[in-house]
Amino acid sequence: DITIKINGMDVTAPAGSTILEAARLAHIEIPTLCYLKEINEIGACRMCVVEVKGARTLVTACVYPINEGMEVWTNTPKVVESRKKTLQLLLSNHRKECLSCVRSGNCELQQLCRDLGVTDEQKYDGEMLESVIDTSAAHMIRDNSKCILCRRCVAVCEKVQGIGVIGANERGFKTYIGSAFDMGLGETSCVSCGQCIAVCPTGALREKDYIDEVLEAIADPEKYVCVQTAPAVRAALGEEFGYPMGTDVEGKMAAALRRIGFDKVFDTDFSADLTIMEEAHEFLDRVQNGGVLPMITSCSPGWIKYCEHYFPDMTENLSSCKSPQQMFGAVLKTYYAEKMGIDPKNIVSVSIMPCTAKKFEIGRPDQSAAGVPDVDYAMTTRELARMIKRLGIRFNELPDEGFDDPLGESTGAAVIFGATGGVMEAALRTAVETLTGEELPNPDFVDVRGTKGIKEASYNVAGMDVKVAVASGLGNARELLEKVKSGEADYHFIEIMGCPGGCVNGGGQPQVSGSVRNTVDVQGIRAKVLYDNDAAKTIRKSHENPSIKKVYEEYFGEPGSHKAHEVLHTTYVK
Ligand code: HC1
Repeated sequence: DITIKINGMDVTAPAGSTILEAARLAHIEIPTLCYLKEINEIGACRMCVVEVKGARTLVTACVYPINEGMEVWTNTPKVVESRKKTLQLLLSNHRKECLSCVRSGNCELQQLCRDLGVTDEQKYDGEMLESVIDTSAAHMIRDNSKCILCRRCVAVCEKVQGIGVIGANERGFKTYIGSAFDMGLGETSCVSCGQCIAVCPTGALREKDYIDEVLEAIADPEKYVCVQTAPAVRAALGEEFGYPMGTDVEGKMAAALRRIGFDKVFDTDFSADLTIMEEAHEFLDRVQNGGVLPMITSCSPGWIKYCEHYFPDMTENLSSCKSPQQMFGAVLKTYYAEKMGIDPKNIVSVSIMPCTAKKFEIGRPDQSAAGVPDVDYAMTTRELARMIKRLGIRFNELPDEGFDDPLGESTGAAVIFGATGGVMEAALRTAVETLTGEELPNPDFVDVRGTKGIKEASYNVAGMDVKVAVASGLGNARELLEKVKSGEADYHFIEIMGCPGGCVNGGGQPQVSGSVRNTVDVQGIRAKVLYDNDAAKTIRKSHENPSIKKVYEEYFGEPGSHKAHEVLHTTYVK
């Protein structure tokens, strides 16, 4: 350990720490804008400058290592003046739409201006870069006039997801973040994961918003508007309403959706159970009949697009199951529509997802089981929060309510889909019982839990060693798949989720500021909500869901039947 002085007080920190880390140990927050731990440590924004005894200039605390006897001051007039000037310069080239900007209230630039008392927003008004708004992608809007060049988006795209479709173009004052050759994002091999939006400190990156369209459909008496909510939404929506991270707001969420005016409030968890029925059946079929192995899960559309772009020779490994979002829409507009005597053309199918790639997924080919799109509008957790606020629904005062039947009934296996390893665990619960014909003494498969980027496990099932692996985040997915391709590893079954930690950390979840993200295990805290939710359920295996059994009895027959294939399965592009 090394001892230094910060603001005249002794602070001891591990050798190799930066000034920023040492200050945190002393409960001093040095402001940052560009810094993301282990992802973007570039000292570019200069918000974190501090004075160090003997140094000729101010130094950037996020990258400056401590050494024995160092003396640091974090808040001298010189430091504060420098930070204020940095903010004024950023504001001088910033489209200040602060009253209505989607990030108003949780913009990190706005917060710093307020904290540091930067009141003269117009101080350096002058030349501004031309505002270029890119709407070419299915899932998001990029507005360079609100970009502060922190490069968090660039770093997460390249280093975490291993994609790298955005970077800095031009130099000096003209620098802007964009794609190569100025292509629209929609023309690149962006996979729509939205991790760039999740880390953006300002309103430069945001999802395409369908609040107006959905409210219009709700107001139309001809339309029967049904909503489904993804497993991970309930684990994070509360953050938008002041609840501590890690609060399960499933009941209030259902109550809010009902008050928004949806005709039916259903749950993606229902179709997650359905997915397990089809996927476990497909897996056993591949194992028993010499199908392509390893089979890889197909519920994460960012991962699917990534596979099609970057590992086209592995699309046959993908399960042919539609994602739970799409299975839900397909069942809604076929089985449910028939049962209720509603014309599927009059049904508006809305999903609330922690994900931005789901906006892209709904427009994929072969996702229209009833001849109309399975899902009409995929909205993010953030859009739902905005819709609740817009309608004046006092979320925190709502009672806990349940989902509507029958497409609202689900098991513990379904709710864990939202955490990395959850789909694998859910599938194993069903596959093992199907294969052995015996009840599992304990449905927990703890080896595939946790936020590690790549996990492996092996289970002896009915005399066979079943080897499984789980990866989340596309950089990790690449690492795992390269091992599979080279023959270094062989598995029977792989789960891949596009976002690190799985859907709980999806690109459509409430944004978490850099300073929280750098110090709190966001993925782990949100995942715990789902595992607790699972543990509290009386039914924890998909094949025991009574409404799922009924759908098979009344409509599909058996998992993997001809009808199930028509409605619930899909194909991929090479
Ligand atoms: Fe997910 Fe899924 S778990 S992909 O992360 O398989 O988005 O939550 O809805 O479809 O169920 C997301 C979450 C979600 C699907 C399910």
